[in-house]
Amino acid sequence: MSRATDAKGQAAAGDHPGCQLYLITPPAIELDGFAGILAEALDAGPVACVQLRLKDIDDKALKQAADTLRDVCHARDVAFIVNDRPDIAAAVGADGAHIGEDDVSYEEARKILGPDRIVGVSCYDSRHKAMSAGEAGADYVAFGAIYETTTKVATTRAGLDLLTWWQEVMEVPCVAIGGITVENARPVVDAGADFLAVASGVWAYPEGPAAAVRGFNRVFEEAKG
Ligand code: TZP
Ligand code: MG
Repeated sequence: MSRATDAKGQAAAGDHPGCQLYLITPPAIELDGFAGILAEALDAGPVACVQLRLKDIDDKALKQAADTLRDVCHARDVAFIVNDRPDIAAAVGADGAHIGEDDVSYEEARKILGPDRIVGVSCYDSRHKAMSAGEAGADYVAFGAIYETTTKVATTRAGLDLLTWWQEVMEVPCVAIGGITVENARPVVDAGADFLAVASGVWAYPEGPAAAVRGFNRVFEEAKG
């Protein structure tokens, strides 16, 4: 998503791009090494966006990571999104922010980022949260965890039926997250996810992150039939 709303526009025009990969950084990174690994992953095949997701980090280090990884993404025309922190996203010239229920409100995030940047909202397993976020103007809603994950203590599990329902009733794109791998991705794509948000399924892929990016894109192409 150079803009998440691109996908919305394409869907409305009947020209749906199919499911796309939304990469999430590992929970801890060594910045110099990771910048190279990310570049290789992005060069392996289409990636719609990268979310910088680092917890327990001070603002200075977060901004430094954001500056470095934003450049890696923008050099490849990949959108760059900061998790939890619309203020940092705005400060570093990111394409947007991803917020959940422990972060600032959607309205506050939109005020900080303005009308043109991406604001994505975690909606867990909640139809109500997703409808509210979509009606408020979120660029995408995220549902999860789809499968078991060790990357986060996820207290909700979202069924594939939730993705299908969303796809049928709303035009706002939906992101599926949690435990998604090349091997288990296909039913999530078929259920109607616009984006698969993936961390360990890429970074811990046995053949390496670049092979995982190729694998996910193979699944997306096969799903188009
Ligand atoms: N929210 C729900 S599950 C999850 C987040 C941030 C972790 C996703 O990481 P992985 O490694 O793809 O399961
Ligand atoms: Mg958050």
